[in-house]
Amino acid sequence: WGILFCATLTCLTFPTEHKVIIVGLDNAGKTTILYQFLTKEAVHTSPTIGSNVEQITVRKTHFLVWDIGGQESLRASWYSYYCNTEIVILVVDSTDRERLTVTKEELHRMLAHEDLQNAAILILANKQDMKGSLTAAEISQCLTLDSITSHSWHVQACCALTGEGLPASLDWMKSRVVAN
Ligand code: G3D
Ligand code: MG
Repeated sequence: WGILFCATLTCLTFPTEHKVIIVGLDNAGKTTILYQFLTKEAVHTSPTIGSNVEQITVRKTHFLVWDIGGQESLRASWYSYYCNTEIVILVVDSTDRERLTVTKEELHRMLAHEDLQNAAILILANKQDMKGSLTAAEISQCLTLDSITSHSWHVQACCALTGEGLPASLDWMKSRVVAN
């Protein structure tokens, strides 16, 4: 009974945290999105060295969100964050047409990784406020999202500066972890 009591107490004190990682190329808006989730306002960011981690609670569901640096030199170590990740948020700068092929390669590389076999993928088509940005449907096509059958995925248009599209993203994330 002692053990049962302790186990119950532990569950009550440490509610389940769902691990989320935010990935994407440098300058996509990852850090801005992380802090927009938290504070609902834009904060000044500088290129992420290493990682930022914050807890985000959506109506009693707790996410532990890791924002990982996206510079080329750091991308090689993304995999070290994969273990136990339930949701991958892939942030795309919707104006950066040239580097979409790089994003596509990184995405498909992630999908093939064994530690992410059960993860759900949220693709954020960020910077929708900017002139000439690609739509979520166009991003979807460039990244060949329709070919993904191994993972649950969702594409969402957003603007990290205003927060538009982010509440809907959190709702989808919550629906994924509740479904599991
Ligand atoms: P990263 O963490 O993916 O590297 P950051 O990206 O969050 O540091 O953002 C990189 C730059 O893009 C920042 O501008 C940030 O303000 C800008 N940005 C992020 N999201 C949006 C968006 O939705 N719309 C627009 N217009 N800009 C955005 P600076 O000028 O600080 O480099
Ligand atoms: Mg950053």
